Amino acid sequence: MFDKVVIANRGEIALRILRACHELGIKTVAVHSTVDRDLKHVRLADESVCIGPAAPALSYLNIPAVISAAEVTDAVAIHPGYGFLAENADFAERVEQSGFVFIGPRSDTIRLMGDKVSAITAMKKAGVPCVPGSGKPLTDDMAENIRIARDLGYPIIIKAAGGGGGRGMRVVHVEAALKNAIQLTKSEALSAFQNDAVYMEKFLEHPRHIEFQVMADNHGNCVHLGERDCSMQRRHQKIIEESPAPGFDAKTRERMGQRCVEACLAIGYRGAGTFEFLYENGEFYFIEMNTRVQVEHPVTEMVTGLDIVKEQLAVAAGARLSLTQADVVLRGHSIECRINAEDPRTFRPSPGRVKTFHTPGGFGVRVDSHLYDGYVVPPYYDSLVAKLITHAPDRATALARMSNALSEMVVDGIDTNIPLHRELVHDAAFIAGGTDIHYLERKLAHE
Ligand code: MV4
Repeated sequence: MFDKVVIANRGEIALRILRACHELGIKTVAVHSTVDRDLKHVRLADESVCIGPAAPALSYLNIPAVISAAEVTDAVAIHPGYGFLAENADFAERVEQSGFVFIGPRSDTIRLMGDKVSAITAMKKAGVPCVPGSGKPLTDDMAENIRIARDLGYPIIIKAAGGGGGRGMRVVHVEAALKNAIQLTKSEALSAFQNDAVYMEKFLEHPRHIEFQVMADNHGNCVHLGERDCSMQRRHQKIIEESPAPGFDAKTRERMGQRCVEACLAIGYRGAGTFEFLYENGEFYFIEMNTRVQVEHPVTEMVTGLDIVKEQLAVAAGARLSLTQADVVLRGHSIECRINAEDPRTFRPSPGRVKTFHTPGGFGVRVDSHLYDGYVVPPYYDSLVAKLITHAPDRATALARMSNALSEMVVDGIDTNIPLHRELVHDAAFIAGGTDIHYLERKLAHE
């Protein structure tokens, strides 16, 4: 196992990684910006290095600064968490070239999946069902583009190959709007991703967002850990996730999970990964793959009993997976509410000093948070301040536990979206399960 690991992240996920490292007897190095000296994991880490000012570009995204921190502390590996450098193939490559282990897939795998067109091509080839689409970057030949769109049938969606996560896309409802939409998406993609390649897909109007968690080692072993339903979102920010997906049968899960495992083996995937699908009218359509640990990994941990971050560390160090597919048993139901420091009505970020933080507890309640009394939430980063996770034998009980936990939870001094969560756990459609990706925005618009 590694002797010492650099945690190249902040907030709750840095603390989550630190706990996994310490449990495995691994020493930790926290790298942080000047405004993050008082982060909980910085206090708990064996060593810490200030890598730059508040602005992410100068600290958490500063590749030479992060690698230098590993050098000066004699660390052997770097865990990137999620966001920041986690899916930056150049970073992964430079980490390995500098003689450190990048805790994640190989850099060429990150690059393959980072380009959404090559990701779709690879997944199609591996037998994963994809959304009907152009299957290649669109050319300047508008006659051909019109033909592709007509064959798919409107509405269609234009997506940037360098995008993902909802960035760089545009829905087109009529042929008259096609040319402009392609041009606009291309020019936006060029400035946002330095890559003007765009592709076309049939636009699915009422899908659910279902994703499969996989974990692979470097010895040809791979398992899937079931699915998560992440449909409850606003502006591409997930706010509630759960596992298993309401209404899914074991047969569908096994069939889709197996497809993902086969795809991983086909591309030589290593580490934790997530296959994102749109699910509509009983069919799955692959849209993209995330090559990192995700915010919502805890719901999968709760139903599988597997510590995903410890498993990431172990397989990165060369170990074999600790379990086979037959050992993966899904037990009960888990739900996660993302608690953000934001105005519950306007959704504007609400940084500032936390006066009191009371965490809920009890059987089947987990809180992943870096907050403490007196902590100041800085305005420079993501507004996620806590993840409240419940686990129970069935969904109704997991929801009841969530309702109670939300009642107990107190974050004083800053605004949070706890009131929204308290409302959602009593929302009839959410309780029934299976709401689509537009449900929350529709609900908010009608209030
Ligand atoms: C789509 C789609 C409908 N049809 N692709 C948005 C995020 C990115 N991962 C892909 N996204 C979508 N792609 C086709 N062909 C609808 C979305 C979408 C969405 C997907 C998942 C979760 C939330 C979403 C919210 C709006 C749109």
